Amino acid sequence: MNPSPEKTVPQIGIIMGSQSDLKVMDAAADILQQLGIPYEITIVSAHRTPHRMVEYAENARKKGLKVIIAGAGGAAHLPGMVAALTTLPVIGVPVKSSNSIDGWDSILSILQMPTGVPVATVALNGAANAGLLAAQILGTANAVITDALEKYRTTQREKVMRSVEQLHR
Ligand code: RP5
Repeated sequence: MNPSPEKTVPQIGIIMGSQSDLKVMDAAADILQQLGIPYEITIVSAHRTPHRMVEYAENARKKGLKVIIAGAGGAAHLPGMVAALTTLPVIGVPVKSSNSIDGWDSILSILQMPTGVPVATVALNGAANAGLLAAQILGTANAVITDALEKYRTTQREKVMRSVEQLHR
């Protein structure tokens, strides 16, 4: 399926603080692939590559991105800092990293943004929902994406109904 008009220009940027976040953030890419939405994915660390983070955020709109999904763990400043540098919608994914205090460090770092610089925060390791939310944002102006989302919901509903039928058999 092609969510034209923008067939190949990435519409969504998926970034993460470290290679170690990829096992979680892959789920966002999977969803966008399923929905046929072009995306790009890379590593941008707020602490280890701060200049790269500024460059990424400042160029994001110019290169055609519409939404940024940013995942990070620990002192997870990436989503908030990127949100401070662009007016594109930023969806934050708190990642439970190996040094995490049960993930609360990541959750609170991303969730508790000051007024004026929002980050739409999903659940801990909730990268799939970040992909879906990004698609829904694009879907407000793209009927092909909305159709793909409707189909996704139908598939989910049918799966649940099959379990219900099996249970009652
Ligand atoms: C954060 O620190 C990253 O987002 C990652 O979740 C966490 C640990 O990074 P590594 O030490 O595994 O590179 O910046």
